[in-house]
Amino acid sequence: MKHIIGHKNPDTDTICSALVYQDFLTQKGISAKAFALGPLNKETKFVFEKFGVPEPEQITELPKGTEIILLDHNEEGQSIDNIKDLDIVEIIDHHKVKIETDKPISIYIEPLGSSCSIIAKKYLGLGDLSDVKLSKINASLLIAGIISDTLFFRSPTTTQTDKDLVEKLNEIAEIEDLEKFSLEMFNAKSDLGDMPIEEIIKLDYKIFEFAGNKYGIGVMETTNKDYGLNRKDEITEKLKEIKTKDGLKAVFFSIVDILNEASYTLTSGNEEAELFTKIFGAVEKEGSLFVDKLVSTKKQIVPRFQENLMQN
Ligand SMILES: [Mn+2]
Repeated sequence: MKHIIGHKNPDTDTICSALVYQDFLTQKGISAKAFALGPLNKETKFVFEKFGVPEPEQITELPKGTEIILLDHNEEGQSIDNIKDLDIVEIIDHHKVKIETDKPISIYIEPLGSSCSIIAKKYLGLGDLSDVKLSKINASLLIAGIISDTLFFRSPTTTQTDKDLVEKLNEIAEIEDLEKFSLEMFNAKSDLGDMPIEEIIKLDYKIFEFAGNKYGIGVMETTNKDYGLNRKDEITEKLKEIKTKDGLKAVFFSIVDILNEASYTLTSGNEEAELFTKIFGAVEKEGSLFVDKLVSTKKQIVPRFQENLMQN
């Protein structure tokens, strides 16, 4: 059996794309099962409850030699702990590529707004000739993944294809008011209650390597930025702690105001604050580094870090 796994600190796109791809492969007669590398975030939980879908099983390791399909990621540091012991047989993703394999495998990477868009194309692209049917629930899950990753088309990662796919998918899903559904999703994601600070930072958090150094980059996409800004001192302390504990060069945490399309970034120290300000032209606002229109880790934050840090 092929184990389909999304990235650590799972988001709606990684979970929904993995789960629906399980259905696709199963209909193709290929034995496959989707797993989550950790608990689902509140937005994903909202989506699963709304459509009555059971949550995928959570795992942290798999037996040596297990066949795995990586969904919505391709970097080892973002994947299952014992990835080195496992057999990667396929990758489906929409992030930058950084992987080495020891044999030829099937890799499908397309710069669309979400991995759910890629999975949707697999169903819809096959047309009437296909024996693969997209159910109402799975169409709904794919829409949720696309809305989540593209911030309902606000993110610069959004493509016309993503928009066209949502329209086509909704002919099957029949979600009455997509705008309203997206707001419900974002509000669910923003409702963090008294979640411990480290969990908030790690909700959407990835390690990247630039010029031989490791950087932690966390994002909190929210409709309630004040929730994060009110806890900025605690967050900053924790970023410093994570930096030391995990041997990182720097840690950045951006509070992304989804509806106003801007971000407020906190950092693990002065040097990294200066670096961030220099790279992104940030201005001081509410005790954070404010950048208008900076909302995407994948298309804006990571590429600009890479560009700047590789030169030195
Ligand atoms: Mn994604």
